[in-house]
Amino acid sequence: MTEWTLDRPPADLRVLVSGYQSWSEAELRPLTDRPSVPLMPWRHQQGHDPAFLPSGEAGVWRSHTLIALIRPDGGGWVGCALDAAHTFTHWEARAEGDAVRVTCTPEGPPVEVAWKETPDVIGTVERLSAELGRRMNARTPAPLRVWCSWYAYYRQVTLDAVVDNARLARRLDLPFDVFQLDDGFHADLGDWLEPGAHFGGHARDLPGRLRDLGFTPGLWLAPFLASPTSRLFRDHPGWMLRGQDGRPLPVGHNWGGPYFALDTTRPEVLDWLRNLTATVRGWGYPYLKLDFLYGAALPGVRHDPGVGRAQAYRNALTALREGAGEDAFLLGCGAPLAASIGLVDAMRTGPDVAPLWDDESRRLWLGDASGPSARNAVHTSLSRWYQHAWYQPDPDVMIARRELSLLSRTERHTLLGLLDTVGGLRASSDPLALLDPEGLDLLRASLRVSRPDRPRTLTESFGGAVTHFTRGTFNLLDVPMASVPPHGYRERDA
Ligand code: 9PG
Repeated sequence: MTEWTLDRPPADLRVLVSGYQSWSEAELRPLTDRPSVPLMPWRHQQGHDPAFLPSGEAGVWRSHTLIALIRPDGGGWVGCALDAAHTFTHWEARAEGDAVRVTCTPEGPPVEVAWKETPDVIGTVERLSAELGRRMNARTPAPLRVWCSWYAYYRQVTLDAVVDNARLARRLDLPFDVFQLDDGFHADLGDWLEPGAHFGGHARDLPGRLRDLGFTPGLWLAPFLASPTSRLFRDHPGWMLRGQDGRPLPVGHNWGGPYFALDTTRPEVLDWLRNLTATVRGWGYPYLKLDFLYGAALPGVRHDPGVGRAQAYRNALTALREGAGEDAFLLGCGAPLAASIGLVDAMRTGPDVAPLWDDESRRLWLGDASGPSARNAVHTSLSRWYQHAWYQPDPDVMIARRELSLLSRTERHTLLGLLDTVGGLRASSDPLALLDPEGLDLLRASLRVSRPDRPRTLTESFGGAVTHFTRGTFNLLDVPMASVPPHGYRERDA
């Protein structure tokens, strides 16, 4: 552990933190605020790093890989790990009387860390983040424009529905590069190669249809997961990551029950993973959304106890990359962020968008802001603006429809502002037949690729996130702020 003491009253400072994986919160908060920690223990595994949870204590902020403390003049301190391939780096800033104690603790082999006092926190965050990206050979290809089936059909997706949307996109001349099939095509979690009963076809039959329409085929997988009912689990119960009790460790609870994760320190598991991405690549999917990747990095009992969590994760992601091929486009999701640099082309940098602004009961009463909502997605992806140096950031999809959505017009435009500000992957997930002319205009605008914007200040925020950018201002609060409506985004006058 390394430690620094800042002789500054904590009440003068703000802190910029980034949670462990895609869905964990990133925030810009007064240091004396209290970070929330989910009430439900199973959310610790699915939304955070269970080995380094948010503190839940006023004045104690934890961050992964990078942290910044900001003075009222915009200067301050920035800490950043300069490697994340073998080690998770845990930062903590703790208010102690009239001072602040900052600690940095590596989990894994020792790692080089930068710690700088600076007159310009924004610039220093960007420089150090770019340095980490360079050292890990970040892949930052040109942004792609993707239609994704999830937020249109969820698990009820069918092969015909995807083809119908692709046909309509062609007819409307919508500039998508990729059509990506999400969760819902497979027999069970882990049994990716067998079709699900309601999908109305086989995932291997889709690429030809999409190619004929001029789109690149994309497929979702959660390659590290196995449900207790799957053939994968039945055939290989010994492949699962285990708890201290020796039993397969439950690693999440959506899809109606607990599921397990693969122990990626087993060579035969790495072979299976390599084979999986090679097989779907062979079906004609060069674009893969690889989801729930945190599963390979959880604390647990592994076959080879000599391999740490970060390394077990990295080896597993490397196997997926080898199977898919150097030229495949890999989007990570639900993934440890910095540990994925150099292996993925794009990365989800926030929780899921949903066709509603806020899930207040879950966020406020259960202390969990890692769940799906437009507000959570905007809040976190904006506060990770600097991660475009690590991969192409994916702040999740635009929702342009009015039907099957509770978003207001203002909120839909805020999602557009998010995509424009982050400047990464463009994704959309509306059943295209639902869009009226205004919806189509909004969708087209959301597919316009932009350069990432930069914050214009970190000393002010409308809602606990980075909200003030050079091109515009977000207001995540429920009341108007300056001239920005609640939940709104307003471009700045030129
Ligand atoms: C498919 C979806 C979509 C989506 C992903 C991911 O914490 N949770 O319970 C939780 C469930 C689903 C989820 C994220 C978190 O969504 O982000 O885009 O692919 O899986 O199931």
